[in-house]
Amino acid sequence: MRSGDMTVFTGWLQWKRAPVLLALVSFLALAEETVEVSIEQYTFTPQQVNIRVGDSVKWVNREKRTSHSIILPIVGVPESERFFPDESWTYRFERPGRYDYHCGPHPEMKGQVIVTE
Ligand SMILES: [Cu+2]
Repeated sequence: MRSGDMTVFTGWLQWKRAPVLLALVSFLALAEETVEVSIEQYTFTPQQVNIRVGDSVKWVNREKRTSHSIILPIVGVPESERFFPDESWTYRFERPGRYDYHCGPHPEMKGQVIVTE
């Protein structure tokens, strides 16, 4: 690297650039994520997921022939449609809390979503 190039580089890293870097870092930290839960052999994997407000959970049916649904303990949110092998259902969590959910046709299938601020 020639010294001229180096000056340009260090010049860019001046303190007045700090707000730009900070904004970039916080944008990356705040980016909403989608966490996948696999359903296979009547089991949710992982059985518990930890996410943040604004993140989504995507349940993917990886069975050979069984359909499932998701019933969340949230007032006003109806049971999902039955989803078949290779189909999925996604829900975005907007409030913190512990959500103990289960499958509609197979109530013994249970999982948890922990949502923090
Ligand atoms: Cu099921």
